[in-house]
Amino acid sequence: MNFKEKLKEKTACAEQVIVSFLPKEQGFASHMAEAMNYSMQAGGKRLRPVFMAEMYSLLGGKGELVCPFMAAMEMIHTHSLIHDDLPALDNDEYRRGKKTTHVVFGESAAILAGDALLNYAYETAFQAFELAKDEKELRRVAEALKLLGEKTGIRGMLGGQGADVENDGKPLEKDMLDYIYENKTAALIEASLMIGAVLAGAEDLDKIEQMGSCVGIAFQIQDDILDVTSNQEELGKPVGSDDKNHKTTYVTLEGIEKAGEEVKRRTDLAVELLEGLPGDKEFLRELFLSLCTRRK
Ligand code: GRG
Repeated sequence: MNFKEKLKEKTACAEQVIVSFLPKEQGFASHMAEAMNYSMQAGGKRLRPVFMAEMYSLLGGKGELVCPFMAAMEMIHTHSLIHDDLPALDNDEYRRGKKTTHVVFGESAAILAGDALLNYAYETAFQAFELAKDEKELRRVAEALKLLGEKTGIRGMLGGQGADVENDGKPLEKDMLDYIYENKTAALIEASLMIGAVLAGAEDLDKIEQMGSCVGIAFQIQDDILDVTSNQEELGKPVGSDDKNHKTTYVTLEGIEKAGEEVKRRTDLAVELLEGLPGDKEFLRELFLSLCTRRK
């Protein structure tokens, strides 16, 4: 199987796991539950659950212990997208090629669906305790829960988003931009790799955290590059001649060429860190490399 076929198969596997944990009961809050399921099934890349499952099996993890965490991670990611698209934040009409949750269900249902997904993520992750076979696995689940809370909260994704919103419209220094990228974007990728590793029994997570940081920041810089190139290609303008909403990004700060070099540098570093792990790393290596050359 080539890389594309493997990616398709592993994404379909992650999709199946995610769908199996979605809330089924609708009760009297059926509109909110429908909004939760709509956004969860609107067709994302499922990158974070794929990273998690891959690291889990690479380090010898077997069985279903990782599954509730794969679903929980995608729920937290989707919560962040629903809320980020709201009129009070980015006010986006489309996401994953479909109308955003607040456009389809209304703003109040979208706020509630985002909150409910964040909460349901933890309910889901807690189910891993029931799958743990022994004391050792119970401890791993507890450790994974701690990571999930830290990396998605104020010392992770939400911290990055807070800093981003507080500095909106201001020209940013490189330090601040690094902080925002590290937390808003990279923290969930770090958490995905680290949780996969912890559940498989890894104890030293420093290198895996660094790997996630490199991949996450490279992913965000590539996103900045694509914002500029796709917007301006569409408008027929020369690439690099416009800044989206005058927002500071790696591209506006360093220029498009340097931004491209930084994506490559960080991806190469992630691959180098990956080579230090045991097992067959070909798929993860190719996934890292494909993210740095992605066109959408
Ligand atoms: C909690 C409101 C709130 C926000 C948290 C993560 C985040 C901060 C906001 C989401 C918007 C955004 C631009 C995040 C940066 C990371 C990023 C490029 C996310 C998109 O991830 P993909 O490409 O999305 O994996 P899919 O749709 O494929 O799942």
